[in-house]
Amino acid sequence: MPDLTMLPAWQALKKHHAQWGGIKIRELFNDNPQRFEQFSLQLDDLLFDFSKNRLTDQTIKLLTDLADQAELRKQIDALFNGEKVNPTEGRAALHTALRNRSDRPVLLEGQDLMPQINRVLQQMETFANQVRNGSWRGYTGQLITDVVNIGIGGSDLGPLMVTEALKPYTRDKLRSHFVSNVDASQLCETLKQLNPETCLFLIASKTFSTQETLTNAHSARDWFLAHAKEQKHVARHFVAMSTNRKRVSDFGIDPANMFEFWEWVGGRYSLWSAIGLAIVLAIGMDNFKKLLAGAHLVDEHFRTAPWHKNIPVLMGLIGLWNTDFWGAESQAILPYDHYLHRFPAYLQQADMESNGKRVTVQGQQVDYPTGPVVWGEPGTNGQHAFYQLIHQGTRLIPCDFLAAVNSHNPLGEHQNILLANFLAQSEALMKGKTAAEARQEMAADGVPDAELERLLPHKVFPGNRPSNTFLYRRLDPQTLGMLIALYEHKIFVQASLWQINPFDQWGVELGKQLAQKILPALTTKAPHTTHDNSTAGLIAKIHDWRE
Ligand code: G6Q
Repeated sequence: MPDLTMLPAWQALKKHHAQWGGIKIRELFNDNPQRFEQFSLQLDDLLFDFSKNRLTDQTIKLLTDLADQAELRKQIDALFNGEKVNPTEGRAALHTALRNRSDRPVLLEGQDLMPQINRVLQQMETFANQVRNGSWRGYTGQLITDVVNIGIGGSDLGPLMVTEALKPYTRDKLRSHFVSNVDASQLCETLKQLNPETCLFLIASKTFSTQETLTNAHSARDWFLAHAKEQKHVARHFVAMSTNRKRVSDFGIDPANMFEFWEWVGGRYSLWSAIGLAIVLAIGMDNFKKLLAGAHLVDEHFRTAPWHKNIPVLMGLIGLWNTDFWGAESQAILPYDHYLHRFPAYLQQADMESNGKRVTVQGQQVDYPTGPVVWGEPGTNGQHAFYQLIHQGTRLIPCDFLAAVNSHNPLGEHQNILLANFLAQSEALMKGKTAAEARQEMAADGVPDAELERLLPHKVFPGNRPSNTFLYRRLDPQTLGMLIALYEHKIFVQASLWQINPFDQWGVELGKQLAQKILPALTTKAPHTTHDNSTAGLIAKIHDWRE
């Protein structure tokens, strides 16, 4: 593939950017009363408004040309057709097959994956129904009241985020807990609330070799057996979701209690697979299927819509425009929807682990910025914390605002106040406040002239800060499925253009190896020579201070 920056559309975008000449988004709105209609799209019950960005018709034309010249269509086809889009691990990435709600077969090396996907979905449904209707009980015959998902990274963040987001669809009598950190405090604080006779542990690990997860799983099993005594009781209280049958059985979980998935499901793309069991237990299979249906709807849209009407393609292109041409280094995710409070953390992994790469698929160092730092918090909380920097700091931080029109908890004026803040922030970021406006405002408040001049620079807001807005009817399973899939595909679009592999994660593997190497130096006082001076000094201090 030709170098991205040599493509004619890239060169044209460079020129377009150079000729931008300080035009402000606010002026673009003044010049075009139809700007919202022109730069917003609706898909089912979700509206995507991208009008508050530094872009014109011409920008969209050049960005979509770039998509053509970078052969995005070919890459999307390769993704959906099960080609090895993850060449460093020699794997396909077929998370779209997991939510394929059509009758179409999905082939991997000539074999239709749908029968095995549907078999595991059926197994999940049968099991979840048993737990939820009380026919699956603990070893003393009591109902299961608490489900504990033990997993980390992709085996934690997805199920955790979705379970939180869809809390209105859960039942009080079956509580969900998530333990990920190897810091025993998380496990111990969770276990404190539980009765071994009424809890069910889901050990979620694609490889079943992740140190944190196995350490937590062993400690949970010890805690359980300290009470239940007999090994045979483990079968009623521990199940596994994994690709590794042998390791699951070595751990002592009956393979009959294993929910399988496959190597072509990437960890951070796995909530749609057996890794979603915690979700199914929490919201039931009917709702889980609606989540899958929402994602499938977006998959179809992504596969078929022309670029200028394709929401994830536009999200990806606008992000690239902000990152590579306007120098934005981060991307804020700001849900004005408290149920989405883990959505920024979830997307942080999805995006940063996927596009945090500096070499192309061919192994060449890139000469343009790739994936942004992704971060965020729910509004309105963030307004009272970090928005100051977004409004008046020196950095350009594109923001994604998300909100539901209808709350699951209608209460007095709360939703109107929430939505007023949601709308006010993106408007203020875009419009800013000129010196003339600030002066007029202070004069109207009777601020004396000298004081007014002193305060003026502090009261000016440059504005022109880009943002996208997602507005949806209500945060239901289908809408959530849509939102997640939109971001997954946005990440893929950017990776395709940047020519990087979004499906490997050698940085994560490095962390796994390093900790294994250091552990012996902490568990014995034997002299070690392999560490740098700082690490060796810290190890010595740990031995010194250990109680
Ligand atoms: C995700 C990453 C990583 C992974 C965890 C857990 O894409 O690969 O976050 O999910 O390291 O791995 P296991 O599921 O194998 O325990």
